[in-house]
Amino acid sequence: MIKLNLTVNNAPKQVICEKDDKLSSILRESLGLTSVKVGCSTGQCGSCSVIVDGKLVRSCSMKMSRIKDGATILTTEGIGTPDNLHPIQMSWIANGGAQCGFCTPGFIVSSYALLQANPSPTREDIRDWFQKYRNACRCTGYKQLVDSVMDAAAVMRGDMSMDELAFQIPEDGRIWGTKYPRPTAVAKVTGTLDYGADLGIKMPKETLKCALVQAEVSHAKIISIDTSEAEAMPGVEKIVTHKDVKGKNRITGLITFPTNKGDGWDRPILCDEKVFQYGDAIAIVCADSEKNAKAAAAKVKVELERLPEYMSAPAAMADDAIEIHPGTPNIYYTQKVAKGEETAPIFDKADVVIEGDYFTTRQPHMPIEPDVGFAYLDDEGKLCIHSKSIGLHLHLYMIAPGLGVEPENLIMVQNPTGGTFGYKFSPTMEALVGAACLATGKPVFLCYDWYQQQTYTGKRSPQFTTVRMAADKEGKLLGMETDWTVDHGPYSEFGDLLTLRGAQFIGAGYNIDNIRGEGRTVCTNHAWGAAFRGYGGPEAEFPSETLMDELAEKLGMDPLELRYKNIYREGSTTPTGCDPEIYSLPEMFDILRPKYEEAKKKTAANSTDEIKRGVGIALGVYASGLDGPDTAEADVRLNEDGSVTVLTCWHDHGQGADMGVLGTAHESLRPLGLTPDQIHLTLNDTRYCPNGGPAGGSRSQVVVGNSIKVGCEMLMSAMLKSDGSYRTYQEMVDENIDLVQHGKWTAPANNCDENGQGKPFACYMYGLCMAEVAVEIATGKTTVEKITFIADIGKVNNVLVVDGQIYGGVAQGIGLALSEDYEDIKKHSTMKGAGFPYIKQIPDDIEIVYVETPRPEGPHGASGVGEVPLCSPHPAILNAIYNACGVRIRTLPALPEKVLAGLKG
Ligand code: MCN
Ligand code: FES
Ligand code: FES
Repeated sequence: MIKLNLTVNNAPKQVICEKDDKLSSILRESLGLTSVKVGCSTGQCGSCSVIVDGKLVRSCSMKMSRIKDGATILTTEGIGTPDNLHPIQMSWIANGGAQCGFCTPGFIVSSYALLQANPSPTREDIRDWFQKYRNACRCTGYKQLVDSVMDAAAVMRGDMSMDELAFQIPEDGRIWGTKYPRPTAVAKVTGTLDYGADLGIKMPKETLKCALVQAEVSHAKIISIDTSEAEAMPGVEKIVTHKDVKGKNRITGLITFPTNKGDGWDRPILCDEKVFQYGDAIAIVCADSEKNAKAAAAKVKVELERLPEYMSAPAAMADDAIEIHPGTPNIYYTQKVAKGEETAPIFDKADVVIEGDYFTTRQPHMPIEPDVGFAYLDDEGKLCIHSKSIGLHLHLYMIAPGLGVEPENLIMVQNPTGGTFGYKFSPTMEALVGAACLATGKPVFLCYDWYQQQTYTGKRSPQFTTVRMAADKEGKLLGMETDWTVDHGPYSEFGDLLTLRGAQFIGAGYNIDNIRGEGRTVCTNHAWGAAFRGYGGPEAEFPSETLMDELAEKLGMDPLELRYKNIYREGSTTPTGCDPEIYSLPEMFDILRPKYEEAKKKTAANSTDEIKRGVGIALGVYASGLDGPDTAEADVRLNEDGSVTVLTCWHDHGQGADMGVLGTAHESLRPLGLTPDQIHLTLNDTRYCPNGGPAGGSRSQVVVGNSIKVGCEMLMSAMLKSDGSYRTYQEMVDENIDLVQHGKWTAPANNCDENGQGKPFACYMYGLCMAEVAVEIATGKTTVEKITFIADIGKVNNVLVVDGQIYGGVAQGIGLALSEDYEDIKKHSTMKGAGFPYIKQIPDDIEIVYVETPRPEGPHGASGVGEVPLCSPHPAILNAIYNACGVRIRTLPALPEKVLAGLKG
């Protein structure tokens, strides 16, 4: 033990600890400074940044032995507080710098250190600093963070006042379509928002800490599990195995389609007969400390009989492959697409036919916050599970039968969440903490480390796609043939629906009268397929958007003009044979055309023998909603003080559910003349909130937003008096009128038939992307120098939010194009190893242009935004690489060695 006297945030503190303790743990657990977030815990993300004796350090990588007695430490808590914000914090709020907010305290401390060293940094100085100190953000694409530092510096120098920086509500009181800061922003920038791991520290003393015993092979039969030695380890309360799980011990995949050959009950909570993938949970050790739990977990002995590991779809499809889930074929779902006439005769007669094979990777989500959650029994004996779930009601029904709990005895709550990007569309550890809590009768807490986050949560399902297109001499598309194979890992959940996306979105954006194709879902032993932002869109549109460029070249046409000829216009239909909702693509292309011509000239002029520059474009189309009659519900309540509370589940990955609800409700309630702070939000707790549905498919603004609008309108009509004024709370009570109105909205849409035809969605999002790249000829390294993004997402609710969604989505598109992967379980298990894009990989020059075509079915004209920015950047970048140096990459990511091989070949 050592004793240190420190000055922490200007206050004297005495610390007694082990030499080997990490500074991050001492700050968080001993001193309660939970603004210090732990993401990677290996020095790669900067979320734990603090200043020690004037130097910026990553506290997860600093042992207490390196802290001198008398040292001075500064964390975000010491920089500013909610009622005394520092200019950096105010600037982060005003510029929309905090999305999920998990990286925010680390960035704020880092910016503070930068501005101490350099009060007038340039944008490039700021980018160099964040790169050097490895401040990583997965949400924002970094641009608004650089804006934040620039503005903060101006305030700190006295060039701008705090008032000029802070958002001012316009005179008409309207916040819809403005840069009103999201309600959680103050808590995020001051580090006072408690995420799952922070709440874990604050749990009751008797809370047991959990550690998982996980598989280190990808496919095996379990012969035996011996917990005897582990049980005798210090501090161990119980080791939970499948034998302790009272229900079916399965998480149901809620099979969507009857033609699915599986039954959906394929994912064990705790493995019983088999291991299906690396990382599968075999047992949970519950102990008095995390350290003791982990030590005991290492002593659990699992005897296995290895089975062949099918790590890709072709391997699992081979004739001699055994069934991974005995009784269900490895190819368990097929989806056809058949629109218009048979394509074979059309292809026979067409002037031009072109074909390409493409592969999209097992992209890892890489939130900075690792998965975390806890469970306890409340005073009524109900099992309460708090996690990062972005589909509380959905997950409740997916895990209740496996746990053996009646749904009415299960409460699910979403903790403030440090990003999910879709992996939390699947339950992850909810059933594990649920099982541990039921088996011990005590509160339990489980926090993954980043390695577990990477190795034991779902990933984007890799997709092999072949596309053929037929066109006439003038470039009019006559037909398309498609074939796609989805490697969905071992668990079937949402795999059939994902496969349907191939039918819906390959070739989306273009009027193609005749389409034939087939896709299939394949069970493998690699990471299970979870929804990832774009869910099938990036997989579907990478092939068709690359092939459009290849077709343009074959026809001798410009890629933009070929697209322009074929995009949706009045009378066009989507690949599912329905109208595309709006017809603004020509307007979007007209906006891009002069910028594109300029970019072509610029890149050609700036190319050298050493560095070739090029420009590429791609179109992205995605839907806002789940298939068919997607529904959401929201309660709107009038309070005694005349304020209103909205209750619903609009789950927050970090995208800005709080702002979505507030903006939508405020606009809907305009006749009441409420200020934004008179609208309260009660969100994401199944005990109180109606079912808004999961925050997937960029659906919440449209579907949950509409239910909020309906609820607000119902409340206003209940309050309305015959003279046109509104009843007060007291008048409502006196007249016995319901104070709570239940809003519900269902999308006017229907499910696709077996040929992939129908009108599955009410609203769509459109995103036209142009990438300008530089390729280093000696190394094959690609740098994206500029992105231009023309978006039609309908009317904008909040400008800061949608800008942030687009910058962040584009950044993930750049990662998908150039670096991100989770194929090699060892190499890709760290942020750096998996190709996480740091600031210098993302251009500062990202231009967004909005075409705000009001959506007939969207609340106040809004469509969604979340996923469309990740549908087109990757093909635009690969098209730009080809334009720059003539290397055509059809297998993501375009790593330098692949481009170099192309250059040499
Ligand atoms: N919005 C708006 N105006 C519009 C459309 C949307 O201001 N015309 C706002 C909404 O109010 C909301 C946000 O933009 O705050 C996204 O809205 P929407 O597209 O409806 O998507 P959801 O709210 O359903 O969010 C989910 C979506 C998906 S599916 C993934 S995956 C995703 C994403 O959003 N994961 C994210 N964005 C993310 N952003 C962050 N920071 N972290 C994630 O994990
Ligand atoms: Fe410390 Fe990532 S650098 S948690
Ligand atoms: Fe940076 Fe979410 S806001 S990681």
